[in-house]
Amino acid sequence: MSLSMDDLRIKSVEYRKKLLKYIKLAGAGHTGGSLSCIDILNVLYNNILNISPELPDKPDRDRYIQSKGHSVEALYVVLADLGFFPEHDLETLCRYGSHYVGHPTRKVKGIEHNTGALGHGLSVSTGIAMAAKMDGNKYKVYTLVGDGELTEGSNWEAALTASHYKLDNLTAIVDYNHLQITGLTMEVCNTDPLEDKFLAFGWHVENISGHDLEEMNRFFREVPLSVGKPTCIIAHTVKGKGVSYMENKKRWHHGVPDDEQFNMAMEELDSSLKFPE
Ligand SMILES: Cc1ncc(C[n+]2csc(CCOP(=O)(O)OP(=O)(O)O)c2C)c(N)n1
Ligand SMILES: [Mg+2]
Repeated sequence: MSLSMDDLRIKSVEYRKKLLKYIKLAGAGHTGGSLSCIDILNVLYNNILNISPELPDKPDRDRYIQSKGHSVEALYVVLADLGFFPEHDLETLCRYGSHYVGHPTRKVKGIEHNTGALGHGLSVSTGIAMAAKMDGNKYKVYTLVGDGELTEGSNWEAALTASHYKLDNLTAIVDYNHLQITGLTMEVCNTDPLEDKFLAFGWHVENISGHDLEEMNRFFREVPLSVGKPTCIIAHTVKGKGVSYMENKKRWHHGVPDDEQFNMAMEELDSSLKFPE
């Protein structure tokens, strides 16, 4: 079942409110990066991935590996919404003994791979995509990487390998928000020009908005965009998207809103539904 664009738009606002709620409850979280990628996860999980909470290990399921594992709060709220686990489990986020820790682990139903040490997801996804080809399986592999994360050299070994083995069942989505942990990606360690790099490595590259639900819905459905090539979707995003005082601020890479900030965020998110952009 596919959600309409209106339904997706409502989900995006709900997800933003929920991830802020659980970050506040936990007293910790990677706020800006989760707000940056939540629209991407919304479209992927609700309209693209062939997955099922009832059969989480079905062999033909699509695989999603969240390489930028620090944005796990976005992943948790989407998985809960799809029914992989009850949402109230997230009340234990970051509590001692909880499986819902600050980075994805396979102890949580629906999570395919442990991530958080940046720079591994694309390599793992390349391996899974290669295995699918070797076994004659038709499922697709999607991975989400950060623009700052792409400073890790292992990504480029994976990019080379994926192209060499013609892994057109692999899609890398770059959360291209221009910030990493300590500042602008171009100042900390420049990964631009991303398009030229992926093209040089033999990938099909598209630039789209990582907040335009309709555009993502269209492009994600169409992959592979070139037969015999892995696809890189450079999703242009805003770190902290949806909460104006968090947008484009490195200070909100991590961060827990105080009561006043939290209420402001809720009001702003609610009014974005009344007055769409
Ligand atoms: C190997 C490794 N080095 C450093 C870190 C610490 N770290 C966590 S998030 C982050 C910045 C990531 O930036 P980006 O990939 O652009 O993510 P986003 O902007 O989407 O949050 C860093 C350096 C890490 N998790 N793993
Ligand atoms: Mg970034």
